[in-house]
Amino acid sequence: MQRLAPALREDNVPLDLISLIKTILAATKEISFRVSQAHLGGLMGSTLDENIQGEVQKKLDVVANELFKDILLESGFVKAISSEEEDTSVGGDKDGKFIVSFDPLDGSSNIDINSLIGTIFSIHEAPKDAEPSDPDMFKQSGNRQVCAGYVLYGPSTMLVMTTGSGTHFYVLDRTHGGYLLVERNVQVPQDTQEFAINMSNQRFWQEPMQNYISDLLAGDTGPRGKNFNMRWIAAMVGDIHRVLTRGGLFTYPSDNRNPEKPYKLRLMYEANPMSFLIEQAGGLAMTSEGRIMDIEPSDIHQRVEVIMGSKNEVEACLGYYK
Ligand code: AFP
Repeated sequence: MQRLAPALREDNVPLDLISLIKTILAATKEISFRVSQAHLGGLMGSTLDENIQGEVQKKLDVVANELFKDILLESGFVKAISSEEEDTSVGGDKDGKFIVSFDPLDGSSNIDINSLIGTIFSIHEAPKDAEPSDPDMFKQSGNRQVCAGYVLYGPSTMLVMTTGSGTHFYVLDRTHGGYLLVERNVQVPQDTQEFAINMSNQRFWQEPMQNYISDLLAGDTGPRGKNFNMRWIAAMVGDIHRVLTRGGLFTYPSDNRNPEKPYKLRLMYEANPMSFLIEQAGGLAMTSEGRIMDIEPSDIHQRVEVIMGSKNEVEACLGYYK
């Protein structure tokens, strides 16, 4: 099995980006260890603080965020970082060539039940003349990502990453301490009979999503003429990993629970990196109005509607919005 750096060189990834990726992965190895020891180290449960999104932070969220932030800012490779857990971006090295957006621990509600969680990251080039303290440099569309990935802290610690030459799976080999390539150019099957949505929000969805899901639930006697299975892990890393592995449709649609907050998922830390991975694997990543990666961000903590996964099923879902 191939090690990470030679696999990246084969894809012609520039050396400075490889160095940054190795730095990110050093942080994930430490987070993976802390996650496995969380109960023993007194890191279960919540802090008394809320993040900028108004969500209570778990102790492990805070630890993972500090670890990730410190390692990146000390590396010299990044001009600034932006995290789901930080109020605004944090400046790094003025000569840093890259900026990194990340969700240090996605799926926080799974921490205390020892279920799937992961780290999501997205890398853009830093504008040359921007000041490290300027959060506006993060307002770049997903199309301009040079790398995106996630690390899933599951039964094995897995890295799923793209630099624009396909989506590849790696596994952390604890015997030598590095990530090994286990599957190159993963492909999302174009058709599927599986979907992922938080059904408890059904009464808040818009009519097109109500109609689409109700047709899926009608199974082989309904208009779709086939039965569908449903899965919901409550961690986008887990749900998207299943979609990349065996296909499926994943959606967090807009809803009217709180008119000021029609969307749940974050563009920079969740939707854009996952869209890059899904599209590089032959899937589609959309809102009901267009491609997620075409969105020009107006705010680093912006939220967005998400409909992604198997190409033909995403198109079937979007058909209900026409
Ligand atoms: P955190 O980033 O706060 O852990 O939230 C996880 C998440 O944004 C995403 O990973 C899940 O798909 C979604 O929330 C789960 O939402 P529900 O709470 O509606 O199940």
